[in-house]
Amino acid sequence: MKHGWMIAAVFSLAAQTAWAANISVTDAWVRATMPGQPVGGAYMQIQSDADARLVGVSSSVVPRVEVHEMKMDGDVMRMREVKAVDLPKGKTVSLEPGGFHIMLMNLKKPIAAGDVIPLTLVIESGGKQQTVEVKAEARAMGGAMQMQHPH
Ligand SMILES: [Cu+2]
Repeated sequence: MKHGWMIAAVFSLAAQTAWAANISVTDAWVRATMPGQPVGGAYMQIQSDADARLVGVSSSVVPRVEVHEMKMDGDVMRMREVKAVDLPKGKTVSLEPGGFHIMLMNLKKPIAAGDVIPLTLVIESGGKQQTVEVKAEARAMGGAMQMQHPH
C-alpha cells in the first residue's frame, strides 16, 4: 500500500499593483429617442488588454444609467440589468442592440441625432477600478424597432 500525498501547489498571484488595463472604446453611439420616450440605449465596442469587467456606467446628462442584457425568452425579447459585463483580455466585446447595452433612463428630454452623450465607464481589472470617459454621438433610429421597457 502506498500512501499518497496530496501536494497542494500554492500559486502566488503576482502582487496587485496600480497598473491599469488599457481600454479602448470604439464606435460609441446612442440611439436618438422619440419625444416622451423615457429611455434610450447606448452601444459601443470595448477592448481591454487585460481581463477586466465593465461594472458600471454613469453620465452627467442622464439621471440613471444601467447596464442591461437583452435576450430572447421564447418569442419575447426581454432585458434585465446585469452587474457586470466580462471583457476578456484582447477580445472585442460589443454592446449592441439585441445584446448587452447601456440603458439611459429617466430621460428628461429626448436625445436628438447629433447630440453627444458623455458616458463614464467603470472598469474593474485586477481588483482595481478605473474609469474611462466616452463620448457617444446620437444617431437617428433607422428602423422602426420600438422597445417596450419594463421600467
Ligand atoms: Cu435595456
